[in-house]
Amino acid sequence: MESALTARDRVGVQDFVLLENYTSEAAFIENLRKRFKENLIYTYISSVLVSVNPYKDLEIYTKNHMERYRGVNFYEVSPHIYATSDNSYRSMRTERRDQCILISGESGAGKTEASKKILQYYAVTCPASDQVQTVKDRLLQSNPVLEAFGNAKTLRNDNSSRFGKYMDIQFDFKGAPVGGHIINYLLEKSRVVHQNHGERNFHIFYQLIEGGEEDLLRRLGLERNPQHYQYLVKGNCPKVSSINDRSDWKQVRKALTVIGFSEDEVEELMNIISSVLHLGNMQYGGDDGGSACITSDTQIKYLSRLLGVSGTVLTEALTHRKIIAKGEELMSPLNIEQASAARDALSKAVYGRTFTWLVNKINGSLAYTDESNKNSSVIGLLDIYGFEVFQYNSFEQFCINYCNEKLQQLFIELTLKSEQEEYEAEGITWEPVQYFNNKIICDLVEEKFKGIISILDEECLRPGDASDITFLEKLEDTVGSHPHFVTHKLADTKTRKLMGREEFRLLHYAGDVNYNVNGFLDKNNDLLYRNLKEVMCMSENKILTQCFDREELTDKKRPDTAATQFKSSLAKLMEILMSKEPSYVRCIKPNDSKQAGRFDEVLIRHQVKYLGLMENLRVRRAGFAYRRRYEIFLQRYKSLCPDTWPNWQGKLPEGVSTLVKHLGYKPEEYKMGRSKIFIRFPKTLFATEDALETRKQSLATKLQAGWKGYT
Ligand code: AOV
Ligand code: MG
Repeated sequence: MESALTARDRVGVQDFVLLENYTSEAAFIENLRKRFKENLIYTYISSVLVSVNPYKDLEIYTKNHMERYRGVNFYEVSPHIYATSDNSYRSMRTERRDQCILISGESGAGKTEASKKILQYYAVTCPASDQVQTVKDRLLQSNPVLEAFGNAKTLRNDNSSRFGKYMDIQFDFKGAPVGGHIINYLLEKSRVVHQNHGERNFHIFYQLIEGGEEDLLRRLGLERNPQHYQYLVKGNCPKVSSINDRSDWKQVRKALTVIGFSEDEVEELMNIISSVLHLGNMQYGGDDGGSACITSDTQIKYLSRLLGVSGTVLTEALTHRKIIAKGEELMSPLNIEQASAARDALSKAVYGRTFTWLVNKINGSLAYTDESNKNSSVIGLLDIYGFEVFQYNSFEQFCINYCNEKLQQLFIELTLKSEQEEYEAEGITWEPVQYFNNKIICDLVEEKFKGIISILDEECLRPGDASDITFLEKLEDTVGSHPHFVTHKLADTKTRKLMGREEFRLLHYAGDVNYNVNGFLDKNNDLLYRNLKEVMCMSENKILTQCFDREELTDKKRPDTAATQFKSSLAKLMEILMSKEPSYVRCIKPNDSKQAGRFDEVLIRHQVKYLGLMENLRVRRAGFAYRRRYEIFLQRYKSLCPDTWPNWQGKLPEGVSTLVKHLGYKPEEYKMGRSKIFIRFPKTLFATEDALETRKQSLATKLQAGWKGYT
């Protein structure tokens, strides 16, 4: 049998706090590498789970594995996402406190997969009745649906989440999942009309085209060829080897039924999806005066039928803009460029609002209605879009990366705070650890009046010559001296070479990103011409009538800009998360080529750095490497001392004290808190673990020989 020591040599330690040389980044990376090589993708930093994407299917998510983690103490089994799930579940049950699991890491690091594993764990291991089974099925099936409409292939990830998702799972007093609620954050709508090279539109378009039944496609007027659609050819990437659109279509179709969509609703939904494709194929020509006209009525005919709108009215709305001058309504013709932009704005609005409708519909089907049962508690799962950097970064990346800054901020506040609180509560003195606090970057983006979002809004609202470039200039004037902000004009010679004139660079916690200001104002304004809104309000499509409310037409107040809405929704999210007890999953991406088995050290070291994992570890070790509640410690090691075996009758701290004295712990090696023992060095714990192993083996031999006492 392999001794505990050689096993540690081979597979590393399962908790970084047990690393002898805990301040060494090299030792940290080496431990990750050893474990990754052995397919051990999970390691703890105390209660934080660090996960490295294996990019291959591992046999560690079976029902047997789930059973192994159910109700078992965190530290008695190897690290696993199921242990984190189970731990949150048990804390919720025993402490009656709402929990949340925060999953972070850059694009492609494995956040969405982790969140699905957690959900599956609850669906399989939590108690169930028939009614509960329905909720479990719906919770699980909400994933393929939302991924079909909200995920897409990017250069970073074949199944990249293009929206943020926070999901509450509600449990009743028996611990059964009885409901759920999803909040979605800013969908990357621009993808509907444009994709960068090597990227795709949202999965649903390809699924429908590849998988849709013959008569369905005929009815929708679609060809079975994605290359036929302007909205699908921009990235020149119709097929992805890791994706099977045809079988995914079947799964999504089934999932929609399980969630409770009627046949009519699915039909209306597909009418909308195909309408977007038809819109994209609409060709504009110009008349003599330069005004746009629609050259062929093929698309208009389909659109009119599929959306239930008048073809003539739609045609007019797509080529004109209604202006009100001196109380009179005038139709002003658009030129080709303006008309194309209006069409794209319509496509984005239709798709974006349909996505929100979809989330609401799923929420309706997951709603927990049993009013008599007030004793429910929740576990929240946060799976957002990860930090991302491309060659060309726009408004969307700005929002996504800002969201990641906020989450990192929360992690810093809560890990530092809770650690400090624990030492205080236990009456233990400790030395604070220095952190890079990214609050300075959050402020740069979101501060009132002088943050980037405020300046952007100001330019969006300013009549006259406001443009993306004036926005850039205003940024230079206002935040030009900020240590995390640079533009071409302000940069040193070296940086200037790496920047375009229309870019500003933010020095994010996770790396430097150049944002091109082109399109910032339009995307932030997110305006749809009034007459296009009017047409949509007249639509007979039952989903669109819910998406486009007539009241919107009479509402005089200008809606908040996209960035401001996003900022407010993130602020609310932070409040929700702060009110719950958090657990963390920190996902790491092992390489940029989506390959199994490749451990790219430079890339990994960078992530370890910016995720603040070394500081996280240092804080955990600032005082003590290991801490355990008295009863748990005693339960595990009581067999190592005749006075505590088989049971300790007295007070718990005295039992633990007797036990560790018997084991030869020196006074400087440990401290007794109010409810926990704190052990300073890993080696002390290793020695105790090794003694336990030896003890178990000799006990087993003796028991076999019929022995009953303690020697
Ligand atoms: P993300 O959610 O963190 O990126 P995903 O969870 O979508 O990343 O993971 C990307 C891909 O990595 C998946 O499609 C799988 O192929 C693979 N993968 C991730 N985790 C595992 C695992 N535990 N086991 C096997 N394969 C895995 V983004 O949504 O882009 O920020 O916006
Ligand atoms: Mg994701």
